[in-house]
Amino acid sequence: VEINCQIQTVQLFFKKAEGGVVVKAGLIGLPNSGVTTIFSLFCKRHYQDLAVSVKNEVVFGNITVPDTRVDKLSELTDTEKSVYATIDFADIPMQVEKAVIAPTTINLMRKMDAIVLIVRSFKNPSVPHINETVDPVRDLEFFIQEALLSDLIQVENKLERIEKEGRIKSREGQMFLEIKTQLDNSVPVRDMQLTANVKKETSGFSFLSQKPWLVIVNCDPGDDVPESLHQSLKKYRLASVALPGLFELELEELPESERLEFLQDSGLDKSSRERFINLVYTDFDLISFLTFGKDECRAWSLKRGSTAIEAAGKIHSDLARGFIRAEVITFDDFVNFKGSIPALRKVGKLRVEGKNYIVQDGDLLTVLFNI
Ligand SMILES: Nc1nc2c(ncn2[C@@H]2O[C@H](COP(=O)(O)OP(=O)(O)OP(=O)(O)O)[C@@H](O)[C@H]2O)c(=O)[nH]1
Ligand SMILES: [Mg+2]
Repeated sequence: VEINCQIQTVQLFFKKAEGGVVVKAGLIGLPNSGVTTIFSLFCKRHYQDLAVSVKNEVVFGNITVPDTRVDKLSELTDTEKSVYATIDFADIPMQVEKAVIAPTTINLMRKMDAIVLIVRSFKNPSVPHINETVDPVRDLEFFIQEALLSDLIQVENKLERIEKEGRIKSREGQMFLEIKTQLDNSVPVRDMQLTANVKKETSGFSFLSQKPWLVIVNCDPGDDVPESLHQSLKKYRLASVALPGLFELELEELPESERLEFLQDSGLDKSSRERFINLVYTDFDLISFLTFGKDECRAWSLKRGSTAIEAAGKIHSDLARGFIRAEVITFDDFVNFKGSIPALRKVGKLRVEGKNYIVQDGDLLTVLFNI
């Protein structure tokens, strides 16, 4: 599978993120925890090129999601080009000032749809740790507490304004007081029992603790998530994956067969990239829908529960703007009928759906539109 990666401009990256259906994940971690190593591993970029440029700027890339369904589609429709779904990533430069995360870093994290936190458990004494010792539990706690604190400050500022306006007894005032109480008790916003309406109201704040977080434990080959870290992750209900970042980056230099052998020797059946993609899909609740045509067959990642019009907008904003209806075929039906549209239509396996149809994993979508 081809991994392609391109540097996009900051503006484009964030503009696309506003659609809400495209996931932009920010990779973050303490200095020297291997963020850029893992970014270059996932996005197939040269570490050396990045290590120079990344120091103080965000670098964007994407990870290609392997999907055999796309190959099958191309085969059935005699299409030359297969395009795989991608997930966009940013390597966020980490700035720590007086043992707190600098506001510039916090603001970049806020712009992301999801956070992928990298904590270091690899030893390598020649790579210094800003806190001198390797302690993944301490580092995880640091990020969690910093996220909660930055959300708390936002809520307190909001409450202050509400109080000044004499509206603390209002529904809004009470809502933010409740959120503050829970943040004080270290409850992330995402775990609070909030009504859908309140969630909508709070989404404008881009609370860090409201975003989905995933943890990558950057370990030495053969190591797993340490038991103590396991406990902390459980406490915060965070999913994690352990992977030896540098080791796997070095394996990338080898031919495929040798690489697999090395992986198996260190007890891994799949590459870290694949294991990570699986985790992202389940934890961020993503699905893939498919499109087919003369030029290309393609998979697109989408937030589960998205509608046909949102899926259309992911392909192109014009498709959402002029949306008329979508024709939907399940992947299995398409394969069973060898891609024959007339045959599928005849037996009612080609459904016509409106803009509010909830797109399912593996749906083949044809959007009819008019602008
Ligand atoms: N042994 C070992 N060394 C690693 C691993 N990951 C990264 N390193 C080394 O740690 C150093 C820093 O790695 P980076 O990936 O640049 O770390 P970073 O988190 O991006 O650091 P900053 O961008 O400086 O904040 C490099 O010398 C890497 O080779 C790992 O899994 N094992
Ligand atoms: Mg870096």
